[in-house]
Amino acid sequence: MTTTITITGAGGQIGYALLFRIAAGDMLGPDEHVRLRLLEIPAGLGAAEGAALELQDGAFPLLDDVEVTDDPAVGFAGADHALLVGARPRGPGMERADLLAANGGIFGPQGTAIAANAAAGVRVTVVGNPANTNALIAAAHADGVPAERFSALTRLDENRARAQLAATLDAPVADVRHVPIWGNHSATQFPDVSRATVGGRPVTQALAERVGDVRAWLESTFIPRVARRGAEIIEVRGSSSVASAASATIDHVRSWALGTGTTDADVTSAGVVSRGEYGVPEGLVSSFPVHAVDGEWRVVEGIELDEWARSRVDASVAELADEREAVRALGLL
Ligand code: NAX
Repeated sequence: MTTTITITGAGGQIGYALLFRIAAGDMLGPDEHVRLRLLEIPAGLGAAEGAALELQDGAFPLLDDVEVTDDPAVGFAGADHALLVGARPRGPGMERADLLAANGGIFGPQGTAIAANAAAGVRVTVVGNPANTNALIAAAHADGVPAERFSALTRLDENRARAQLAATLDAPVADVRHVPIWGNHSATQFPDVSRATVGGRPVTQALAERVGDVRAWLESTFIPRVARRGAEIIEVRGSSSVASAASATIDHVRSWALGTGTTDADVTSAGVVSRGEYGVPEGLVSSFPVHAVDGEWRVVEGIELDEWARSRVDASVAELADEREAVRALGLL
């Protein structure tokens, strides 16, 4: 069988880092053939066409076909997975409302085009920022596609959080489990270590031995480091996160398509449409602790949030609610 994957913004930086890993089978596994549809705007077509030539030269055994287009109807035709990477970045002097309006103009029509052209079981992963609200807008315009088929990438934040804990605790990153991100993919996000484990032991216990006052360390060091990591990468590298974002996108789709386990150690993060879990207003696309089972994200229920965690989650969710109000005011929902 061949899975059809549409990548928007395929001529951009993240697109370039994503395409070759998908073609190599990193996303859907070594037995799944893939057909790639690279959707760009006219200005990005040359870069996408160049990437398509290089994909051909990669002679990937799993890659059946590559098509480059600037027509959303062609780009989303038969898509089983749509990775919405292309977005309008914030330019100089742009207010938040301008950014939301510019992206609403992209993600609304793309939602409509997905509904009209994609495969019945399409799954949509939004990477382009502001990812949560772009997913909300796309889902709202995709008549007939269940809203739970849209999710926003917060896996990069989770990967960053796990890596920071591993470095602090001098432990292999694979041993650090259950570090979900709550809320928005933004500076208000809440990376939650309260149930995290390292080699099966509570992370909070291991941290207490290393850093002393765990809450103070979380507030002054860990959370700002994770939430500002994108800015740190820009300062050091001179350009935004690319390969790590592509890698997290691969992780996200692989979990969604192939499933996670359902134990505490398998908890991961994704921005999904709230059904009111944990008091998050219904319909907002918020990051939650999730498992993936049978191709569906499942919010992990029953987690007790202490007062501090609750206030952190509430602050990020309030930001999401504000973004929703702003896009409503712009007539984008
Ligand atoms: P680039 O500017 O390199 O590439 C974006 C590409 O999208 C360009 O080639 C552009 O022509 C194309 N594009 C623009 N509008 C389009 C449309 N309507 N249809 C199809 N293609 C369109 O940006 P890149 O570094 O690849 O980043 C892409 C997006 O990912 C940005 O919005 C960025 O903010 C976001 N990120 C999200 C992350 C996350 O964790 N959710 C982390 C990394 C990244 O910051």
